[in-house]
Amino acid sequence: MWLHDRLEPKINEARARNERIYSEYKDRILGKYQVKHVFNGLRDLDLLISDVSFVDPQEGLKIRGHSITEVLKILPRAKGNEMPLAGGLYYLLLVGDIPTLQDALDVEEEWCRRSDLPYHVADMLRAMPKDTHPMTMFSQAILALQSRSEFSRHYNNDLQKENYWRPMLTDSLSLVAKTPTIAAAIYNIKYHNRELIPPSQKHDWSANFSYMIDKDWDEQYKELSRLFFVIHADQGTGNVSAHSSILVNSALSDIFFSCSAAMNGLAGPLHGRANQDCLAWLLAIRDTYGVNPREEELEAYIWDTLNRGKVIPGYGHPVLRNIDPRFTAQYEFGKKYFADDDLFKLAEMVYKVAPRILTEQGKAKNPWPNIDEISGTLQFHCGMKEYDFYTVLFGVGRVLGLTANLVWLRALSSPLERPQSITTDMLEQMIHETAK
Ligand code: NMX
Ligand code: MLT
Repeated sequence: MWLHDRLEPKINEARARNERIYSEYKDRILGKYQVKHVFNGLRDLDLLISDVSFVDPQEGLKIRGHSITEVLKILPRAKGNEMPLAGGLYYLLLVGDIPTLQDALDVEEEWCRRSDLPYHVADMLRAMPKDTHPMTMFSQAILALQSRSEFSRHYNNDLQKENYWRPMLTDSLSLVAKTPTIAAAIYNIKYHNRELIPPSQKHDWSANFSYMIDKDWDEQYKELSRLFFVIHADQGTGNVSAHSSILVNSALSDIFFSCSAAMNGLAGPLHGRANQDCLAWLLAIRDTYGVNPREEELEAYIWDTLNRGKVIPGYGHPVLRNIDPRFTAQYEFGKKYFADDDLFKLAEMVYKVAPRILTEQGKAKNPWPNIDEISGTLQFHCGMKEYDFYTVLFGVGRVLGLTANLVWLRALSSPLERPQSITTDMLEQMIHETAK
């Protein structure tokens, strides 16, 4: 397949580079870890490698070295569209080169051919209890595709280690192709109990989601979907969802097992679910004070949230120490198209007040807004009112980055991940020994 051919020489180069680094420097000491790292979720330790993307604490996400602002500029777009084709982003993530329009369209075409959902997945989604969270449905639907894994089939048939990445890439193309179809199926079944609309062969991957939720008429929502999926695609490999997928994949579990696991992590309120929580929190402010609260009222609400021991959703970050550029990209979209929307203006007011209060409280290392602060507000404005669905949309975008990283890690023979765990007695003993 053509994408396999584009990747192959890059993989051979990267393998040679890794072999050289390992053979020349395997005993070189890079840094040290301290007792605090054992207790702080391994924060700040440079332990993972991804050439697909990197999160700079000040400048934010860099995809193949390009900031999110650059990515939105350099990626090809279809005629008449302002936002880029996700197919181009996938090419950039995987191959590492800036795609031509034809490259982007070729990826889109590949996805189009694979976008149908097997009947058993839709049947399973229909059979789930009505109050099931859409992220549970999303994770289950991805898992239900596992029976079609090319990797698992070939692995059982003498597949050699150096070729593991090939069927993994094929699986990745299939999974990515089907994620908007899965998301639309969940949306149509859970909220509207209606027939599924099969994917169209005419729309790009992002716009196809709009089409399948019966919003083909809504050009603004199509543009928002293009922006949304691209900016949610990747964020290094240390975040909970990416790291979950890598851990699971390290046991040679296939793409479907790995990405389903990632979605279970993304479903947490400190990670992707913050977009749902943030919208709910904004609506609660609106219910309490109306659409135009006074600054003192907003301050009181934020303090009350903090004093109840809750986090302010959409603020803070484990790595970033500045405003998340993915927030800015969405903020600019809202400012351009619906600056007068009540909820958008409310989110904007919170953005003017919350960083000051978080700084005053003095706990959060980063008081600035992250990607989840505003994403739900844009969805809400465009008619997506079912806000417990927002994390599924995050997941649709994130599958692009997860699969690109997993293919690369498998191509580079990433080993079984298995850190040692020690007892507290052992830890204390190590502390005493290092003091000697
Ligand atoms: N509101 C209130 N307290 C906060 C916030 C916040 N937005 N952010 C951090 N803190 C607290 C945090 O709970 C911790 O308190 P304690 O010592 O009592 O445990 C303290 O500040 C230090 O935390 P940090 O080291 O600044 O942050 P950490 O790396 O542990 O966590 C987040 C990062 C993102 C989990 C945290 O900032 C947070 O809970 N934010 C709100 C939820 C959110 O928006 N998550 C989405 C992140 C992006 N994504 O999509 O995944
Ligand atoms: C993400 O997009 O994964 C979040 O910003 C969380 C993170 O980077 O840890």
